[in-house]
Order: sequence, then C-alpha cells, then structure tokens
Amino acid sequence: MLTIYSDDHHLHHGKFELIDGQLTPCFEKPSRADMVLARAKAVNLGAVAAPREFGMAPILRVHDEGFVHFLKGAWAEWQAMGRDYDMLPFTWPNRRLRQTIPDCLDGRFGYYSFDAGVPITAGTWQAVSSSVNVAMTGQAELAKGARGVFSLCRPPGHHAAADYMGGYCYFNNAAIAAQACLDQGASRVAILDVDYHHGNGTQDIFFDRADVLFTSIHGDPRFEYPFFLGYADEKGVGVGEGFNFNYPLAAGSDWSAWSLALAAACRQIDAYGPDVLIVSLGVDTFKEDPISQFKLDSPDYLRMGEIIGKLGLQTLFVMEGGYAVEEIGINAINVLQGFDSVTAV
Ligand code: OKP
Ligand code: ZN
Repeated sequence: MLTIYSDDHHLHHGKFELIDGQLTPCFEKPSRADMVLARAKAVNLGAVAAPREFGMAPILRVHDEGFVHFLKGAWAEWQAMGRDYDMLPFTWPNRRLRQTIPDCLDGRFGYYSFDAGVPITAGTWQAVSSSVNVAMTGQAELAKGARGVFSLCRPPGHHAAADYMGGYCYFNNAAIAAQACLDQGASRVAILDVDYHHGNGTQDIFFDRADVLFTSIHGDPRFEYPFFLGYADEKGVGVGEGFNFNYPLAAGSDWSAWSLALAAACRQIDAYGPDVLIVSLGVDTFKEDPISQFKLDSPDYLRMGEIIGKLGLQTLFVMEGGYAVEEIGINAINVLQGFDSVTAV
C-alpha cells in the first residue's frame, strides 16, 4: 500500500496539555508519526510519497472561513503581543454565554475551540495545512484507482468540526478527503472511525447529510473524552437521519467486544453501498495506550484490517490517534497489512 507522508508534522510540537489537573507533556508528539513511518519502511508496506499542495479550496469546503483565518493568523498575532511560547485557549462559550466572536485573540481562540488540547505554536499552521495535503494526496491516489492508500496524517483531525478545533485536532483531514470524493463525483462516502475517542468533529460536519455515512467505535462518552458527543442515540438529523452510527463501548473492552461493534458498523457500511470508504485510523484502542482504556492487542489490528478489507471497497486510511509510541507503528501498519492481505471482490 502506498503511504503519503511529509516531515512537515515536526513543525508542530506542543509542550503541555492539561490532564488530571496537571500540565503534562503533550501525548500528541512528532515521534508518533516517525514510528509509524519507520514501521511502514521496515515491513516494506509499499512506496512512500510526499504530498502535493492543494491550497485552501478543499479546506474551505468543510471548514468555516473565519475559523481558517483565525488559525492562519493566530501565531503572528500572538508574537505581535510579545509572546513566544505556546498559545492555549482557556474560556469557552458555554450554555447561556453569548455565541459571539470577541475582538481579542484569547477570546477568539475560545470561540474557535472546545478544549485546551490544541496548542498553537510557530509551526502549527504549516503542519496542519500539510496534514490536509497528506489526506488530499491520498484521496487523489484513490480517485486514480488505488484499492487502498495510507495518509499518514499528523496532527490528527477527527475532533475538529467546521468551526472549532479540540483534542489535538485542527483541520478535519478525513472530512476534507470525504468532501473531495463527493466533489469529484462520488455519490456516497462511508467513514469508519476506529480511534478510541469518538470522532465528534466528523460526526458534526456530516450529521445533517445523507451523502456521508459516519460510523464510530469508541469509549463510551459517559466515561470518556470527548464526553459531550458520541452516544448511541445520535442517529443524524433531517435528511441525515439514519446515516450516523455510534458504537460506544465500556472501559476495558477487548477484541471480542470491539470486533462485535466492528461487525455491526461493517453491516451498516455494506448496506449503505458507498463508492469509497475512509477509515479514521486511531490505534489508541491498544491495551498499553497511556490515555485510553480498551484492551486491543497487536495481532488484533491485523484482524481489523482484514475485516475492513473484506468490505471490498476502495479505502483511504487517515491516521488519527495512538499514544503508545513504542507500538504505534506495529499496530497501525498491522491494520494496513491485514487490509492488503485481502483481495478485492
Ligand atoms: C485525540 B484522538 C485536553 C486534552 C484531553 C484529549 C484526548 C484527545 C484524543 N487538554 N484529552 O482522538 O486520539
Ligand atoms: Zn483518540
């Protein structure tokens, strides 16, 4: 399988995030993508290609213009205020607060985010733009007929909605690729989000639409981040009703429980009959993941890839989470090797 990768992700390296009431070194760090790339090379997964430049157009098909403009200019504004350390948001428009865009930088950052997991640094804009190009280049290869492509995106994207960032995510790489498929003539795109955390951003972007089916298997938001979306009764709205499927699972879920949810999601995807499948590939379901509570083991990821491969769909894998850095490469590449081991129907 072809891998799309850029070193630009190194330009984004946040220092701290707030976990358990403490400022902790960011779990979402450059070595994650480095380890995945190293594993892809070590097992000869296939060629590795650099992304092409797609500019702002595909981003603006999904994201709000004011949001994009804020993200693009934030670091320069921060610097102009004499600050040279990471920028983090800290006030959000909660219930009964005004949904208004303040003038000041801190206020706007709160407006355009939903948590403090999104440091903006000197290289963040370049890294997140490049991450979109990685997804878009993968999408273009799929459009040319590839059976499977791996977009090794970093930063990840599935928590980012049209007009807010959060949870290490800035631009929603998978959603942008899905929209590009539709814009190029696909009728229906299915998204399967296997990251441990609910893909709230992707769900939100497509919740009122029937042209994208969103399915997600994740830690039950009753106990797990992002807490405020990802429940089983979220089915879509308007014409989108019946095109959103959440499979929240209990803490401690292992492959036997997880694979039942995968089978259910695959039945929905198969019934939908999509032209293309996009997999939001997080491997933070791993038993040793430092911020997660599922119990998948490395060989389970091979099975996961085989099951996804048996759907017989052209598939774009977009990297999302996974924080057990030592094993992230083995686990992510196992999914792709499992997929490749299955012949298209
Ligand atoms: C991203 B992905 C707040 C951060 C709280 C966020 C987890 C984000 C996971 N400082 N934790 O889905 O792997
Ligand atoms: Zn995650």
